[in-house]
Amino acid sequence: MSFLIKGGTVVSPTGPTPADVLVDGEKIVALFAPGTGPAEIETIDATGKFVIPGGIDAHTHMQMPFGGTEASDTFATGTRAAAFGGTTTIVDFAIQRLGEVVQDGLAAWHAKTAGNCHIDYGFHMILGGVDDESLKAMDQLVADEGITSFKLFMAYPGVFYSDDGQILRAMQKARDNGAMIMMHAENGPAIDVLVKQALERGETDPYYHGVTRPQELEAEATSRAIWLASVAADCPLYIVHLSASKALEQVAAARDAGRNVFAETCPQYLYLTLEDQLGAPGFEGAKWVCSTPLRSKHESHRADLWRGLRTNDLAVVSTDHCPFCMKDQKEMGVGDFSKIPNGIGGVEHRVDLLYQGVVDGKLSLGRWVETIATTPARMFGMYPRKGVIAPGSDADIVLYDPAGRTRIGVETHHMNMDYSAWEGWEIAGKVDTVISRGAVIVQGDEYKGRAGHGRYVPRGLSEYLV
Ligand code: DUC
Ligand code: ZN
Ligand code: ZN
Repeated sequence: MSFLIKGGTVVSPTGPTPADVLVDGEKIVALFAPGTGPAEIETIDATGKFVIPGGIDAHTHMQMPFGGTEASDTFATGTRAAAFGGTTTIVDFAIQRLGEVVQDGLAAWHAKTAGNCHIDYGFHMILGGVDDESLKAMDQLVADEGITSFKLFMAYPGVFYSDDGQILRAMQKARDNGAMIMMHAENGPAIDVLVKQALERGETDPYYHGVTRPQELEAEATSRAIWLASVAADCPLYIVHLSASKALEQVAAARDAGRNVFAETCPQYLYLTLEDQLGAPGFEGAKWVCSTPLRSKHESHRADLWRGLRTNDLAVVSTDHCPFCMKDQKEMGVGDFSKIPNGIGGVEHRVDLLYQGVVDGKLSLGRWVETIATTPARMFGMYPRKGVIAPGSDADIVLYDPAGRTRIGVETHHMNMDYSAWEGWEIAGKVDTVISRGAVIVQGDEYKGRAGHGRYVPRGLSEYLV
Protein backbone atom coordinates (compact mmCIF):
# COMPACT_ATOMS: atom_id res chain seq x y z
CA MET A 1 0.00 0.00 0.00
CA SER A 2 1.19 3.55 -0.79
CA PHE A 3 0.33 6.73 1.05
CA LEU A 4 1.57 10.30 1.37
CA ILE A 5 2.14 11.95 4.74
CA LYS A 6 1.18 15.46 3.82
CA GLY A 7 1.51 18.93 5.32
CA GLY A 8 3.89 18.11 8.15
CA THR A 9 7.35 19.28 9.20
CA VAL A 10 9.99 16.60 8.88
CA VAL A 11 12.54 16.81 11.68
CA SER A 12 16.00 15.38 11.16
CA PRO A 13 19.22 15.95 13.13
CA THR A 14 19.84 19.03 10.99
CA GLY A 15 16.51 20.53 12.03
CA PRO A 16 12.94 20.96 10.80
CA THR A 17 11.92 21.16 7.10
CA PRO A 18 8.38 21.21 5.70
CA ALA A 19 8.06 18.15 3.43
CA ASP A 20 5.64 15.44 2.34
CA VAL A 21 6.74 11.83 2.76
CA LEU A 22 5.79 9.06 0.33
CA VAL A 23 5.56 5.54 1.74
CA ASP A 24 5.28 2.44 -0.42
CA GLY A 25 4.88 -0.89 1.31
CA GLU A 26 7.33 -1.04 4.21
CA LYS A 27 9.65 1.68 2.91
CA ILE A 28 9.94 5.43 2.55
CA VAL A 29 10.38 6.04 -1.17
CA ALA A 30 10.50 9.83 -1.59
CA LEU A 31 10.30 13.22 0.08
CA PHE A 32 8.62 16.12 -1.71
CA ALA A 33 8.49 19.85 -1.27
CA PRO A 34 5.08 20.56 0.29
CA GLY A 35 2.25 19.97 -2.17
CA THR A 36 4.41 18.62 -5.00
CA GLY A 37 3.92 14.90 -4.38
CA PRO A 38 1.56 12.54 -6.21
CA ALA A 39 -2.10 13.61 -6.24
CA GLU A 40 -4.13 10.42 -6.69
CA ILE A 41 -3.03 8.73 -3.53
CA GLU A 42 -4.21 8.02 -0.01
CA THR A 43 -2.96 10.70 2.39
CA ILE A 44 -2.33 11.06 6.09
CA ASP A 45 -2.81 14.66 7.13
CA ALA A 46 0.20 15.85 9.16
CA THR A 47 -0.72 19.53 9.27
CA GLY A 48 0.72 21.09 12.42
CA LYS A 49 2.66 17.93 13.27
CA PHE A 50 6.31 17.02 13.40
CA VAL A 51 7.16 14.02 11.26
CA ILE A 52 10.04 12.22 12.96
CA PRO A 53 11.80 8.87 12.59
CA GLY A 54 10.33 6.27 14.93
CA GLY A 55 12.07 6.24 18.28
CA ILE A 56 14.78 3.68 18.95
CA ASP A 57 15.21 2.60 22.55
CA ALA A 58 18.60 0.92 22.63
CA HIS A 59 18.35 -0.32 26.22
CA THR A 60 15.41 -2.40 27.43
CA HIS A 61 14.94 -5.48 29.61
CA MET A 62 11.60 -7.09 28.77
CA GLN A 63 10.73 -10.07 31.01
CA MET A 64 14.28 -10.09 32.36
CA PRO A 65 14.92 -12.54 35.21
CA PHE A 66 16.57 -10.35 37.84
CA GLY A 67 16.71 -9.84 41.60
CA GLY A 68 14.77 -13.03 42.34
CA THR A 69 11.89 -12.13 40.06
CA GLU A 70 11.24 -11.16 36.43
CA ALA A 71 10.70 -7.75 34.83
CA SER A 72 6.94 -7.33 34.59
CA ASP A 73 6.63 -6.35 30.93
CA THR A 74 6.65 -9.22 28.49
CA PHE A 75 7.88 -8.60 24.96
CA ALA A 76 4.20 -8.32 24.01
CA THR A 77 3.14 -5.78 26.65
CA GLY A 78 6.39 -3.85 26.56
CA THR A 79 6.65 -3.41 22.81
CA ARG A 80 2.98 -2.38 22.60
CA ALA A 81 3.59 0.24 25.29
CA ALA A 82 6.71 1.38 23.44
CA ALA A 83 4.63 1.84 20.29
CA PHE A 84 2.12 4.03 22.15
CA GLY A 85 5.06 6.21 23.14
CA GLY A 86 6.44 6.64 19.63
CA THR A 87 9.18 4.01 19.79
CA THR A 88 9.29 1.65 16.81
CA THR A 89 12.47 -0.31 17.57
CA ILE A 90 13.96 -1.62 20.79
CA VAL A 91 17.30 -3.26 21.38
CA ASP A 92 16.88 -5.64 24.31
CA PHE A 93 19.54 -7.55 26.24
CA ALA A 94 19.77 -11.29 25.71
CA ILE A 95 21.59 -12.92 28.62
CA GLN A 96 24.34 -15.48 29.00
CA ARG A 97 24.79 -16.42 32.64
CA LEU A 98 27.96 -17.83 34.14
CA GLY A 99 28.33 -21.42 32.94
CA GLU A 100 25.84 -21.07 30.08
CA VAL A 101 26.61 -21.31 26.38
CA VAL A 102 26.23 -17.85 24.82
CA GLN A 103 24.28 -19.18 21.84
CA ASP A 104 21.82 -20.91 24.18
CA GLY A 105 21.15 -17.60 25.91
CA LEU A 106 20.55 -15.97 22.56
CA ALA A 107 18.22 -18.78 21.45
CA ALA A 108 16.21 -18.28 24.64
CA TRP A 109 15.70 -14.59 23.79
CA HIS A 110 14.68 -15.42 20.23
CA ALA A 111 12.13 -17.84 21.68
CA LYS A 112 10.74 -15.17 24.03
CA THR A 113 10.33 -12.64 21.23
CA ALA A 114 9.11 -14.85 18.37
CA GLY A 115 5.57 -13.89 17.42
CA ASN A 116 5.20 -11.55 20.39
CA CYS A 117 6.68 -8.20 19.45
CA HIS A 118 4.57 -5.31 18.18
CA ILE A 119 7.60 -3.39 16.89
CA ASP A 120 10.99 -4.32 15.47
CA TYR A 121 13.69 -5.46 17.86
CA GLY A 122 17.37 -6.30 18.03
CA PHE A 123 19.53 -7.76 20.75
CA HIS A 124 22.68 -6.89 22.59
CA MET A 125 24.25 -9.80 24.48
CA ILE A 126 25.01 -9.67 28.21
CA LEU A 127 28.09 -11.76 28.96
CA GLY A 128 27.70 -13.01 32.52
CA GLY A 129 30.68 -15.34 32.21
CA VAL A 130 33.70 -14.29 30.18
CA ASP A 131 35.84 -17.32 29.35
CA ASP A 132 37.43 -18.97 26.29
CA GLU A 133 34.10 -20.27 25.02
CA SER A 134 32.16 -17.04 25.39
CA LEU A 135 34.99 -15.06 23.80
CA LYS A 136 34.84 -17.36 20.79
CA ALA A 137 31.06 -16.94 20.71
CA MET A 138 31.47 -13.17 20.39
CA ASP A 139 33.02 -13.67 16.95
CA GLN A 140 30.17 -15.91 15.85
CA LEU A 141 27.49 -13.51 17.06
CA VAL A 142 29.09 -10.60 15.21
CA ALA A 143 29.65 -12.60 12.02
CA ASP A 144 26.39 -14.58 11.82
CA GLU A 145 23.75 -13.36 14.27
CA GLY A 146 23.60 -9.59 13.80
CA ILE A 147 24.73 -8.99 17.38
CA THR A 148 27.51 -6.44 17.53
CA SER A 149 27.41 -5.19 21.13
CA PHE A 150 28.14 -6.96 24.41
CA LYS A 151 27.27 -5.74 27.88
CA LEU A 152 29.58 -6.37 30.81
CA PHE A 153 28.98 -5.54 34.46
CA MET A 154 31.47 -4.04 36.90
CA ALA A 155 28.61 -4.28 39.44
CA TYR A 156 26.54 -7.16 40.86
CA PRO A 157 29.27 -9.52 42.13
CA GLY A 158 28.02 -13.11 42.03
CA VAL A 159 25.40 -12.31 39.38
CA PHE A 160 26.66 -10.66 36.19
CA TYR A 161 29.98 -9.29 37.48
CA SER A 162 33.17 -9.50 35.40
CA ASP A 163 36.57 -8.80 36.94
CA ASP A 164 39.10 -6.51 35.27
CA GLY A 165 40.93 -9.40 33.60
CA GLN A 166 37.72 -10.70 32.06
CA ILE A 167 36.77 -7.21 30.95
CA LEU A 168 40.15 -6.71 29.30
CA ARG A 169 39.88 -10.02 27.44
CA ALA A 170 36.39 -9.21 26.14
CA MET A 171 37.59 -5.76 25.10
CA GLN A 172 40.52 -7.21 23.19
CA LYS A 173 38.12 -9.54 21.38
CA ALA A 174 35.82 -6.62 20.58
CA ARG A 175 38.75 -4.61 19.26
CA ASP A 176 39.46 -7.49 16.85
CA ASN A 177 35.92 -8.09 15.61
CA GLY A 178 34.65 -4.49 15.68
CA ALA A 179 31.99 -4.99 18.34
CA MET A 180 31.01 -2.44 20.98
CA ILE A 181 31.54 -3.14 24.68
CA MET A 182 28.65 -1.71 26.71
CA MET A 183 29.57 -1.19 30.33
CA HIS A 184 27.53 -1.07 33.51
CA ALA A 185 30.11 1.07 35.26
CA GLU A 186 29.77 0.89 39.04
CA ASN A 187 32.32 -0.59 41.46
CA GLY A 188 30.27 -3.56 42.67
CA PRO A 189 32.60 -4.96 45.35
CA ALA A 190 32.93 -1.53 47.00
CA ILE A 191 29.16 -1.01 46.82
CA ASP A 192 28.60 -4.36 48.53
CA VAL A 193 30.74 -3.21 51.48
CA LEU A 194 28.74 0.01 51.83
CA VAL A 195 25.44 -1.88 51.59
CA LYS A 196 26.45 -4.32 54.33
CA GLN A 197 27.59 -1.47 56.60
CA ALA A 198 24.36 0.48 56.02
CA LEU A 199 22.17 -2.51 56.82
CA GLU A 200 24.19 -3.17 60.01
CA ARG A 201 23.42 0.41 61.06
CA GLY A 202 19.71 -0.23 60.51
CA GLU A 203 19.56 1.93 57.38
CA THR A 204 17.09 -0.22 55.49
CA ASP A 205 14.88 2.25 53.58
CA PRO A 206 15.00 2.59 49.76
CA TYR A 207 16.83 5.93 50.14
CA TYR A 208 19.95 4.05 51.24
CA HIS A 209 20.08 2.26 47.90
CA GLY A 210 21.20 5.61 46.51
CA VAL A 211 23.49 6.51 49.40
CA THR A 212 25.39 3.21 49.12
CA ARG A 213 26.06 3.72 45.41
CA PRO A 214 27.85 7.11 45.54
CA GLN A 215 28.81 8.85 42.34
CA GLU A 216 32.51 8.29 43.10
CA LEU A 217 31.98 4.56 42.54
CA GLU A 218 30.32 5.22 39.20
CA ALA A 219 33.09 7.65 38.21
CA GLU A 220 35.84 5.26 39.31
CA ALA A 221 34.38 2.37 37.33
CA THR A 222 33.80 4.61 34.31
CA SER A 223 37.40 5.76 34.44
CA ARG A 224 38.68 2.18 34.90
CA ALA A 225 36.61 0.98 31.94
CA ILE A 226 38.00 3.80 29.81
CA TRP A 227 41.59 2.90 30.76
CA LEU A 228 41.01 -0.80 30.18
CA ALA A 229 39.59 -0.01 26.75
CA SER A 230 42.70 2.05 26.09
CA VAL A 231 44.89 -0.95 26.95
CA ALA A 232 42.74 -2.98 24.55
CA ALA A 233 43.94 -0.72 21.69
CA ASP A 234 41.02 1.71 22.06
CA CYS A 235 38.25 -0.89 21.95
CA PRO A 236 34.86 0.77 21.31
CA LEU A 237 33.25 1.48 24.68
CA TYR A 238 29.71 2.64 25.46
CA ILE A 239 28.84 3.52 29.05
CA VAL A 240 25.21 2.65 29.79
CA HIS A 241 22.79 4.57 32.05
CA LEU A 242 25.28 7.27 33.01
CA SER A 243 23.80 9.18 35.94
CA ALA A 244 26.46 11.33 37.59
CA SER A 245 28.51 14.46 36.91
CA LYS A 246 31.83 12.89 37.88
CA ALA A 247 31.25 9.93 35.54
CA LEU A 248 30.36 12.34 32.75
CA GLU A 249 33.66 14.16 33.32
CA GLN A 250 35.51 10.91 32.62
CA VAL A 251 33.63 10.34 29.37
CA ALA A 252 34.08 13.95 28.25
CA ALA A 253 37.85 13.79 28.85
CA ALA A 254 38.14 10.57 26.85
CA ARG A 255 36.10 12.01 24.02
CA ASP A 256 38.18 15.19 24.02
CA ALA A 257 41.19 12.92 23.54
CA GLY A 258 39.53 11.42 20.45
CA ARG A 259 38.79 8.06 22.02
CA ASN A 260 36.13 5.53 20.93
CA VAL A 261 34.15 6.27 24.07
CA PHE A 262 30.41 6.94 24.06
CA ALA A 263 27.67 7.18 26.66
CA GLU A 264 23.92 7.19 27.13
CA THR A 265 21.74 8.58 29.86
CA CYS A 266 18.08 7.91 30.68
CA PRO A 267 15.09 10.18 31.38
CA GLN A 268 15.04 9.24 35.07
CA TYR A 269 18.48 10.81 35.58
CA LEU A 270 17.48 13.95 33.69
CA TYR A 271 14.42 14.61 35.84
CA LEU A 272 14.23 12.59 39.08
CA THR A 273 16.33 12.79 42.26
CA LEU A 274 17.63 10.92 45.29
CA GLU A 275 15.74 13.16 47.69
CA ASP A 276 12.40 13.65 45.95
CA GLN A 277 11.84 10.13 44.62
CA LEU A 278 14.14 7.57 46.31
CA GLY A 279 13.70 9.48 49.56
CA ALA A 280 9.88 9.41 49.41
CA PRO A 281 8.28 8.50 52.77
CA GLY A 282 8.14 4.91 53.97
CA PHE A 283 8.64 2.28 51.30
CA GLU A 284 7.42 4.52 48.42
CA GLY A 285 11.00 5.19 47.31
CA ALA A 286 11.23 1.56 46.13
CA LYS A 287 9.46 2.68 42.95
CA TRP A 288 12.66 4.45 41.95
CA VAL A 289 15.26 1.87 42.98
CA CYS A 290 17.40 1.36 39.92
CA SER A 291 21.12 1.13 39.22
CA THR A 292 22.88 3.38 38.61
CA PRO A 293 20.77 5.26 41.20
CA LEU A 294 19.04 8.62 41.08
CA ARG A 295 21.40 11.41 42.16
CA SER A 296 21.16 14.29 44.62
CA LYS A 297 19.25 17.40 43.63
CA HIS A 298 21.73 19.43 45.67
CA GLU A 299 24.48 18.65 43.16
CA SER A 300 24.65 19.59 39.48
CA HIS A 301 23.93 16.18 37.90
CA ARG A 302 20.77 17.01 36.00
CA ALA A 303 22.10 20.25 34.55
CA ASP A 304 25.35 18.52 33.61
CA LEU A 305 23.52 15.64 31.89
CA TRP A 306 21.40 18.03 29.81
CA ARG A 307 24.57 19.87 28.85
CA GLY A 308 26.25 16.56 27.97
CA LEU A 309 23.36 15.77 25.65
CA ARG A 310 23.83 19.09 23.89
CA THR A 311 27.58 18.66 23.51
CA ASN A 312 27.36 14.98 22.47
CA ASP A 313 29.37 13.74 25.45
CA LEU A 314 26.09 11.91 25.93
CA ALA A 315 25.10 10.55 22.54
CA VAL A 316 21.91 8.62 23.24
CA VAL A 317 18.90 8.61 25.53
CA SER A 318 17.63 5.12 26.33
CA THR A 319 15.28 4.03 29.11
CA ASP A 320 16.92 1.00 30.76
CA HIS A 321 13.27 -0.10 30.87
CA CYS A 322 13.19 -2.78 33.58
CA PRO A 323 9.78 -2.57 35.26
CA PHE A 324 8.72 -4.29 38.46
CA CYS A 325 5.37 -3.96 40.21
CA MET A 326 5.25 -2.73 43.80
CA LYS A 327 3.04 -5.66 44.77
CA ASP A 328 4.99 -8.88 45.24
CA GLN A 329 8.07 -7.53 43.42
CA LYS A 330 9.42 -4.28 44.86
CA GLU A 331 7.82 -5.42 48.15
CA MET A 332 10.46 -8.14 48.38
CA GLY A 333 12.70 -5.43 49.81
CA VAL A 334 10.53 -4.17 52.67
CA GLY A 335 12.96 -3.87 55.60
CA ASP A 336 16.03 -4.39 53.38
CA PHE A 337 16.60 -2.08 50.41
CA SER A 338 19.18 -4.46 48.93
CA LYS A 339 16.39 -6.95 48.17
CA ILE A 340 14.34 -4.48 46.09
CA PRO A 341 14.56 -5.54 42.44
CA ASN A 342 16.47 -2.83 40.57
CA GLY A 343 14.65 -1.15 37.73
CA ILE A 344 12.27 1.52 36.47
CA GLY A 345 9.82 1.19 33.59
CA GLY A 346 9.74 4.02 31.09
CA VAL A 347 9.77 2.66 27.56
CA GLU A 348 6.48 4.48 26.85
CA HIS A 349 7.62 7.93 27.92
CA ARG A 350 11.10 8.56 26.54
CA VAL A 351 10.08 10.41 23.36
CA ASP A 352 7.68 12.69 25.27
CA LEU A 353 10.02 13.34 28.19
CA LEU A 354 12.78 14.38 25.82
CA TYR A 355 10.42 16.60 23.85
CA GLN A 356 9.76 18.40 27.14
CA GLY A 357 13.50 19.16 27.06
CA VAL A 358 12.96 20.92 23.72
CA VAL A 359 10.09 22.95 25.17
CA ASP A 360 12.23 23.84 28.18
CA GLY A 361 14.97 25.14 25.88
CA LYS A 362 17.46 22.42 26.83
CA LEU A 363 17.65 20.67 23.45
CA SER A 364 17.07 21.71 19.86
CA LEU A 365 14.45 19.89 17.79
CA GLY A 366 17.21 18.33 15.73
CA ARG A 367 19.06 17.12 18.80
CA TRP A 368 15.82 15.60 20.15
CA VAL A 369 15.50 13.43 17.06
CA GLU A 370 19.19 12.65 17.04
CA THR A 371 19.34 11.41 20.65
CA ILE A 372 16.13 9.35 20.53
CA ALA A 373 16.40 7.84 17.04
CA THR A 374 19.20 8.72 14.64
CA THR A 375 22.22 8.23 16.88
CA PRO A 376 20.98 4.96 18.40
CA ALA A 377 20.56 3.67 14.82
CA ARG A 378 24.09 4.71 13.89
CA MET A 379 25.62 3.66 17.19
CA PHE A 380 24.22 0.15 16.93
CA GLY A 381 24.48 -0.61 13.24
CA MET A 382 20.90 -0.07 12.05
CA TYR A 383 21.39 3.08 9.96
CA PRO A 384 20.06 4.02 7.39
CA ARG A 385 17.46 1.28 7.60
CA LYS A 386 16.30 2.88 10.85
CA GLY A 387 16.60 6.29 12.48
CA VAL A 388 16.05 8.56 9.50
CA ILE A 389 13.29 9.75 7.17
CA ALA A 390 14.93 9.15 3.81
CA PRO A 391 14.23 7.18 0.62
CA GLY A 392 15.09 3.52 1.15
CA SER A 393 14.66 3.59 4.92
CA ASP A 394 12.04 1.55 6.73
CA ALA A 395 8.80 3.52 7.05
CA ASP A 396 9.08 3.84 10.85
CA ILE A 397 7.54 7.25 11.32
CA VAL A 398 5.90 9.17 14.15
CA LEU A 399 3.57 12.11 13.69
CA TYR A 400 4.14 14.19 16.79
CA ASP A 401 1.73 16.90 17.93
CA PRO A 402 3.62 19.78 19.56
CA ALA A 403 0.32 21.36 20.60
CA GLY A 404 -0.83 18.21 22.42
CA ARG A 405 -0.26 17.35 26.07
CA THR A 406 0.60 14.00 27.61
CA ARG A 407 -0.63 13.02 31.07
CA ILE A 408 1.37 10.23 32.59
CA GLY A 409 -0.01 7.81 35.13
CA VAL A 410 -0.85 4.23 35.95
CA GLU A 411 -4.44 4.66 34.76
CA THR A 412 -3.40 5.65 31.25
CA HIS A 413 -0.07 3.97 30.60
CA HIS A 414 0.19 0.68 28.75
CA MET A 415 3.18 -0.82 30.52
CA ASN A 416 2.52 -3.78 32.80
CA MET A 417 3.26 -1.92 36.02
CA ASP A 418 1.03 -1.18 39.01
CA TYR A 419 2.54 2.29 39.45
CA SER A 420 4.12 4.97 37.31
CA ALA A 421 7.51 6.49 38.07
CA TRP A 422 6.05 9.70 36.56
CA GLU A 423 2.59 9.63 38.16
CA GLY A 424 0.66 12.84 37.63
CA TRP A 425 3.17 14.47 35.31
CA GLU A 426 1.62 16.43 32.49
CA ILE A 427 4.08 17.36 29.79
CA ALA A 428 4.09 19.14 26.46
CA GLY A 429 3.66 17.28 23.17
CA LYS A 430 1.81 14.11 22.23
CA VAL A 431 2.40 11.12 20.03
CA ASP A 432 -0.33 11.33 17.39
CA THR A 433 0.29 8.54 14.87
CA VAL A 434 2.86 5.75 14.84
CA ILE A 435 3.83 3.90 11.68
CA SER A 436 5.98 0.78 11.81
CA ARG A 437 7.37 -0.52 8.50
CA GLY A 438 4.51 1.15 6.65
CA ALA A 439 1.73 -0.06 8.96
CA VAL A 440 -0.19 2.43 11.09
CA ILE A 441 -0.05 0.89 14.56
CA VAL A 442 -1.19 3.83 16.71
CA GLN A 443 -3.67 6.49 15.69
CA GLY A 444 -4.62 8.94 18.42
CA ASP A 445 -5.46 6.81 21.43
CA GLU A 446 -6.43 3.85 19.28
CA TYR A 447 -4.20 0.82 18.90
CA LYS A 448 -4.08 -0.82 15.47
CA GLY A 449 -0.95 -2.94 15.74
CA ARG A 450 -0.56 -6.60 16.55
CA ALA A 451 1.80 -8.98 18.27
CA GLY A 452 4.01 -10.62 15.68
CA HIS A 453 4.28 -7.55 13.46
CA GLY A 454 7.71 -6.78 14.93
CA ARG A 455 10.69 -8.43 13.28
CA TYR A 456 14.19 -9.19 14.42
CA VAL A 457 16.71 -6.62 13.16
CA PRO A 458 20.18 -8.09 12.64
CA ARG A 459 22.66 -5.27 13.21
CA GLY A 460 25.96 -4.24 11.68
CA LEU A 461 28.91 -2.55 13.35
CA SER A 462 28.73 0.91 14.89
CA GLU A 463 29.24 3.81 12.49
CA TYR A 464 31.07 5.94 15.02
CA LEU A 465 34.37 4.15 15.36
CA VAL A 466 37.69 5.78 14.60
N1 DUC B 1 20.00 -1.72 36.38
C1 DUC B 1 18.71 -1.71 36.70
O1 DUC B 1 18.27 -0.79 37.39
N2 DUC B 1 17.92 -2.69 36.25
C2 DUC B 1 18.35 -3.70 35.36
C3 DUC B 1 19.79 -3.89 35.29
C4 DUC B 1 20.58 -2.72 35.68
O2 DUC B 1 21.75 -2.65 35.40
ZN1 ZN C 1 23.13 -1.84 33.89
ZN1 ZN D 1 20.04 -2.19 31.81
